[in-house]
Amino acid sequence: MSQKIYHKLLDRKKLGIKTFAVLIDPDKVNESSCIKLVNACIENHVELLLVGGSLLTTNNFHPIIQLIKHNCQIPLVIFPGHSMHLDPKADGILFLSLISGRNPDFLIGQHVVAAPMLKKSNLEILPTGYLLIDSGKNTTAAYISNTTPIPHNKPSVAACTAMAGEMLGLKLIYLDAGSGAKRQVSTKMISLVSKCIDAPLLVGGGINSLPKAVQALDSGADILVMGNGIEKEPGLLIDVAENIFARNQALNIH
Ligand code: 1GP
Repeated sequence: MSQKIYHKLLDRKKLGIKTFAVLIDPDKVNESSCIKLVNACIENHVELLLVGGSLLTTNNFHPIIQLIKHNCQIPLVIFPGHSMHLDPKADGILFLSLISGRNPDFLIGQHVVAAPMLKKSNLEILPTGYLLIDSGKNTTAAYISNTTPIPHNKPSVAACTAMAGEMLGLKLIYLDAGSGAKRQVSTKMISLVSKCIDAPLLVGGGINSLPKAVQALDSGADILVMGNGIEKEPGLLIDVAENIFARNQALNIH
């Protein structure tokens, strides 16, 4: 099984290079808006596309993956909400274990169901410790997964959870306040978690402005995930991409 995406993310993290990931929710795009978004991602050197969501209510999942794969070469990784959210045409899948929760179905159950199909596919499996963080309102992800998010003001709980996830062998850690969150993950939490783990750290949920993106990156996010904010204000993609490009250039790595 290929580990191309993981090794790239790990190498970038080791060098301090930030990665910009754009989340495409198949329920929120149509063919033309998806092409527009994908073209903007290509033009602005977005390094990773995530496709999925905790609840998919349309039949767009497979057609959108196909459309993206036909139109660009940016690695496309499934961000599943369920074991049914699989498509062998993608490049990889975040194999999420919801370690902030105590619902066995999202810790291991869905994975057992998906495993035989994943084994037959060529998808790169990215074992990911997924931590839902309270954002001030109930999110679809928390509701659907029937789990309690980690309190916003408890960075140490998140840090211990992330460390345990890494010790269990999870290769990526994802701090997520949930799609469209009112409050993004706090800088204190991002900073503490990033100091406690070696795994690349994804941060997302409610990052809908350049200052919020900068805060997350400055605090230690290795992979910045943005979805809603970009759908609502496409210019934001350019601003964030420019910021990330500038800080990566400043590292002066040849
Ligand atoms: C949600 O982290 C992702 O799971 C992205 O969140 O859509 O709020 O950017 P937004």
